[in-house]
Amino acid sequence: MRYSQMSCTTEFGPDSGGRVKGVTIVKPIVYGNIARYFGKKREEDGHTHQWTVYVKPYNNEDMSAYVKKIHFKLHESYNNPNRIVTKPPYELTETGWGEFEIVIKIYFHDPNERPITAYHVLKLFQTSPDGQVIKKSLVSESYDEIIFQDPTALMQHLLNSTKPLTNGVWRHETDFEAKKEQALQEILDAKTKIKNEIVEFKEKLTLAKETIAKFKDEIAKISKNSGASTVT
Ligand code: SLL
Repeated sequence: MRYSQMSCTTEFGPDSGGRVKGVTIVKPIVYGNIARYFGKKREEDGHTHQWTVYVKPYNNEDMSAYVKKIHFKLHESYNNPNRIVTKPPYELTETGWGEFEIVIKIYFHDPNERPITAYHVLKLFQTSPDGQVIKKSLVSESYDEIIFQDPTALMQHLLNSTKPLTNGVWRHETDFEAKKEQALQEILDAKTKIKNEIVEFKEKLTLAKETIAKFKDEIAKISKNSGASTVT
């Protein structure tokens, strides 16, 4: 009862939790996993891989300025499947034998900012185009963006006060710039293809219309010549 009263005042109160209207702050992130094959099945527990699941900033910045903690929810077959990481690096290393979906929940320092959830399918096995299992390290990660719309004043301050995470260059396993270029090129190619198809269909339509007009003409001529009688 007390809780709902409290949440009413913060959600619908005069200042709606002090939100800064019209402000949008975007935080690009990368999340996923790396995995390494042992080379064989481990005798004692049947585990075959060591893997690390992670969330990291796309840019070199310390997310702990605004991130309170990150929950990684593992498969039920693991002991204590709910793992909590409270500071960078936001990652978790385990060993295992199977792939499953990991639920990643990111909590922020400002409790008015709702946690966000990402889903990552842990990848251990990589197959080559001919279907063979590749027995080496692999990376499976995604780029995403956390978008803070109308953040609270506190959150806006925290989001804008991040410090670099490292002094060196900040790199990723995946060349996201190249992937972006590739995706843009694919969109352009698709656009060209569709434009060409539209031109082609328009031409076909014009031709069909002309044919219809021609036949109508013929029918009109025939009906005129044969009077009211029907053509058989
Ligand atoms: C599968 N549906 O059958 C999936 C489940 C679960 C993987 C995979 C446990 C390790 C342990 C482990 O690797 N679980 O014993 O702690 O492929």
